[in-house]
Amino acid sequence: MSEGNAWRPLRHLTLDRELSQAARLTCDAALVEISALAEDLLRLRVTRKKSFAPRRSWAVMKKIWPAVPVAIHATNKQVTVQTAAGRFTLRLADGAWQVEDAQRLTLFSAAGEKTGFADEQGSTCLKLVDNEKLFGLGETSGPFDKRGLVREFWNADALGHASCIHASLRNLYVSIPFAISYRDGRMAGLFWDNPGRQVWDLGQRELDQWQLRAETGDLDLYFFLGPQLADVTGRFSELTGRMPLPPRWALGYQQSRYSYPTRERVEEIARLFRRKQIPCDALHLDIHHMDDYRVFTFGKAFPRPKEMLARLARRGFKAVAIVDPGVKDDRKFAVLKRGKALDAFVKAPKGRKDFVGRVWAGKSRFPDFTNAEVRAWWAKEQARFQKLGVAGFWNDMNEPATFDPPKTLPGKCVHRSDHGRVSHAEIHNAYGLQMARASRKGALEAAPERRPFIISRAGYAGIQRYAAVWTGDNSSTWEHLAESVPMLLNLSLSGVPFCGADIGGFLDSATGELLARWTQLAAFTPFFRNHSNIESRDQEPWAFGPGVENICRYYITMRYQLLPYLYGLFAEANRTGVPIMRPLGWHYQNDPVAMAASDQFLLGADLLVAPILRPGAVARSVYLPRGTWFNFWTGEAFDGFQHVVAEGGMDVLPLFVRGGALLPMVPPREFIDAQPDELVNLHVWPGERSLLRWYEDDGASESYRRGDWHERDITLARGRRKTEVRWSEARGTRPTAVKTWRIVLREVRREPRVRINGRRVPAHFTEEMRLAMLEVRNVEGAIVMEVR
Ligand code: MIG
Repeated sequence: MSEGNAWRPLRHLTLDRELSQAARLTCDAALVEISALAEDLLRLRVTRKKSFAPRRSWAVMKKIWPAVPVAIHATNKQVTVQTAAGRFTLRLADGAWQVEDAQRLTLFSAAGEKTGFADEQGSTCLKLVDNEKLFGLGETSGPFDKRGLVREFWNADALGHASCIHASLRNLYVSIPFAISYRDGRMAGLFWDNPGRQVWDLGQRELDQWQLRAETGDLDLYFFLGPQLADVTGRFSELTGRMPLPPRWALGYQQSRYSYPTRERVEEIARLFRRKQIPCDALHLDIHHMDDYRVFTFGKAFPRPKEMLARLARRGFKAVAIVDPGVKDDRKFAVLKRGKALDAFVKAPKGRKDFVGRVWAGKSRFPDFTNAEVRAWWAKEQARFQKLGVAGFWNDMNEPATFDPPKTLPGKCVHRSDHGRVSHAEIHNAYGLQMARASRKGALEAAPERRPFIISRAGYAGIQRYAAVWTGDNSSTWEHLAESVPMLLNLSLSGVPFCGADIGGFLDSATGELLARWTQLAAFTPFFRNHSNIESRDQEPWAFGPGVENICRYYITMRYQLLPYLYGLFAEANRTGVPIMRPLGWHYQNDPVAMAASDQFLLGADLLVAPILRPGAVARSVYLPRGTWFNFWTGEAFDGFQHVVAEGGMDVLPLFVRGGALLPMVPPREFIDAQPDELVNLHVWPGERSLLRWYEDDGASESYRRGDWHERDITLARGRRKTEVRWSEARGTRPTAVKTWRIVLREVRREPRVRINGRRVPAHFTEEMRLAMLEVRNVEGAIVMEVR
């Protein structure tokens, strides 16, 4: 497209103004601004308008950055904006530009006359180098490394999206136009903040060219200089906002179905979980809970909903209700009436009448979530509904999806957004984000001190601020099980730590083996929900007989035992944006084999999960990165930096623990908050050194934002003759709930001699199991344990 008549590239640029942190330039085609927000975060804006519109971003949260030293050099050939970490150079003659790091290594570069506009469409084209790989890109199907593919950013209802079904599928429900480039062991990121349609050819048509094009809007590129993955994802999540802590129960197992059609069935499911002693925290109510698909209602099949929800709550179940954006166009429907009174709906092209489109409720109108008043109204509607006892909200169909072409709102529909009138085409990808924002607001309005739990199908960069993301309508196929790993890893790298795929697969019917394998894998992913389609056979953990049920029970229970480890990872993600589920390359970036691994992953730094992804398989090859790794089940030790074969009969998920890991586990329970964690089993795996950041808070309220938490570092260090485990003094204002640490020393060969704060204490040694146990009374002050 860049060769067409209307192509107007940047060229013959002149420096207009030098600001302290930015340079502004002009040419015939456009205005240009180059700025530094942080040493390792540079920005290029290009607009074809007469001035930079004060249009604010839907993605960017951090708008004001503390000034860093920036040097601007201008000659008659080029302008350079430089920080301590790197620089951006733009050639005046032809608009060629490049981003380099402090060692002058080129991170991104565009040749001359490749950046500009063809009518409405902004584009640029970056040079790809040999061996460069591209990660991130939000929610995408296909392989982990996206090089060689075409990806489109246009939120869409992609029914059955496994790449084995749609090999050329380019877009899904969530659009995050953010990529991480991996060159020579170093990472750098690029984000084009533009919620209109974008198409990125990542080296498909031209092997060494990455072409980026947006249908509307400005070029607004952010460059993250890295060099570590943590630097890139950390900054990106600082820019776009981080995940607030969810209620702790949301880490538990959740059961869903399209749909549990009646109150009786929901209550039966709840009873079955308890009777079968399969832990479960939440039941999801899909669209059949509604009165003829009217949002925020319960229909006849759900009589006395308040009573039903209270009964569920007493048994430790939270109800999560689906909420679709479409409001049934029924003159008598109160939500519609109030929405109309506020003139709350997206307007049809031309801007006079409300747009009406067909969804589940039949003809429906679509709230204009880009408008603050509309979000406030929606929040109120949701809050009223929540007060019946609903614990969480499941925002579906918020791409938004409609049944008739173009399967979403027509591009010319009109939004009266916070930032002025815009066409739907300009903000399409932000619709779901803004719905989730309204939903979170509503949850806080109904219960200001309770942490909201929202999941969203659609989203844009920043969706983690409001909601967890599940990856929509996958299928009950082995291919889709396998594909969920790279998909969730890339989402995690794109700032969305709280994500998961429908366990068992949504479309079609699972087999018992598939469900068992999927439950094993997903027990180690952040969002842990089993869900299936209206036409699928039953998919609850017991739906395939006692063998599969036992496997599911075992792994679901194990998830609950890992709760403090997992919750600590959520707390870290909340503070720094570090993913919960991580590619091996997160911790072993210089190891290209680790970086390429996409059929295994890390949960935190210490657990390496190598799921079985093929039917009938009873073993698989596993790549272990540098260091020592232990088979979680057998205790066998392996040197890393090699592939090993792991046994994985039906009931075994190949799982490895990093040498030196401090792995806290708690007794099983029916639901997360069934009991306080007074006793914690701290498994100590032999190794050189490690750090466990122990974190507690009340798990439910917003008080953690005000310092109501308890944290301490537990470190392990091996000396020449002894291993020392130290608990730092507690930080934060909250007292700990832990009364006792039960220390489980793993893989010990002889009876150890243990001292706690210098005093000898006996350890109970079991030779056959190669473990030794002792109990340590918890105190808030430092504790030192020496093991010889
Ligand atoms: O058009 O609410 O992805 O999880 O069960 C289908 C019914 C609408 C799509 C969601 C799926 C949900 C289903 N929904």
